[in-house]
Amino acid sequence: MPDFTPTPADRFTFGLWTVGNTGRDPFGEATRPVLRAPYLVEKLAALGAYGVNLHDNDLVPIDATAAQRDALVREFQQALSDHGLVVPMATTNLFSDPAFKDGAFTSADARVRAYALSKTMRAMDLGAELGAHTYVLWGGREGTEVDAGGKLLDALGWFRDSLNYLAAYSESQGYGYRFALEPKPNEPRADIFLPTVGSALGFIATLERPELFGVNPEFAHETMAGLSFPHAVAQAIDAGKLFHIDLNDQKMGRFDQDLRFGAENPKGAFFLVQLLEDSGYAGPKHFDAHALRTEDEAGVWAFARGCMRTYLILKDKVQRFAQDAEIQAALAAYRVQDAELEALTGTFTPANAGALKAHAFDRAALGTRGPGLEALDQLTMELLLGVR
Ligand code: GLT
Ligand code: MN
Ligand code: MN
Repeated sequence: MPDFTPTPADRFTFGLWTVGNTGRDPFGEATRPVLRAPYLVEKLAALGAYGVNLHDNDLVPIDATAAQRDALVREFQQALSDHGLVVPMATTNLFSDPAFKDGAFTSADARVRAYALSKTMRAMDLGAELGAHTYVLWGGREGTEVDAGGKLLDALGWFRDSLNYLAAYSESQGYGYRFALEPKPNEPRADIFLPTVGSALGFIATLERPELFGVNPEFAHETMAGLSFPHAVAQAIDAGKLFHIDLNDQKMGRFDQDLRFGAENPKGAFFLVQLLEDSGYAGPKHFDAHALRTEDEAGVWAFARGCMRTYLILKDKVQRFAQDAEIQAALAAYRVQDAELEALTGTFTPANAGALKAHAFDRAALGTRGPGLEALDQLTMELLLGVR
């Protein structure tokens, strides 16, 4: 039995805001004390994590002086080097400050849009100083409760202009960032712009430098939209746009829960891990989740260890799935091959099209065949439940 203890080679990362979450929610105060960033670095390293990600204000308070900023950054860098952790991803807090209450890049107030750009460039400077190469943009406040303001088309234009500006800034500074847009359908706004992975992918194609932009899909966010997370991730991989990933879990139809990875839907988590491992995703596996509000600090570390262990256990199941003769036979039977027809459908030529149109298909046989998915799915379940 492998012991499922993570090492930095597994490339697991956590946000400072995740293990640093104090349990505050819209109805109640914090249930845990604030833990300082250098301490979080030390604890994550001891658990076997690879890196830590941050918003500008997770490390540097929004009203810090330049001297305070520099001292906090130096202390954090010292902790990173003492404990061997890296910062692969950075992002901007464009949602906590009341200035952003009606949007940041999509605010109807040109001064707020300008402030959002300025704050993001300074946060990009910070990320670059810490060695980050991925820049996440989660537009939590980019949306509306009411559409009486009539800004829907303008907002998309403002969003596009801002992203183009930030890409140009990154290039001008030689930062070499790859930007990852993180979709979410709602919360904290009633309707957030670019609500799903598919809508973000469509928007990226309209940018000046689309090759610099990809997505940062989150398990909970697609689930909140009632969509399948593995399907969304597959589309991002297919488009060459899976620049980063936020792993957690979520009950459908609830508020944003950010549950421990695999806690709610282990079967969906299995198919996701299979997709990431089989497609050769090499980026960080970032847990954007937090311990239940009920927990004390011990619960926070049990949560963090649990996220990583569950990923490694599911990765082991992925290998067992690939080595299971009965499962592989069922999979092979599921995919019907037909060399003659595949020769005609592979490439369009007038001759192939003509032959295909003339081919007589046995429709009744096609409709009668049972593909064996019930048996295959049950085999998968038994593997997951530990009896094979
Ligand atoms: C916030 C949000 C997350 C985003 C983070 C990045 S912050 O916690 O709920 O999904 O990934 O800005
Ligand atoms: Mn979330
Ligand atoms: Mn997230």
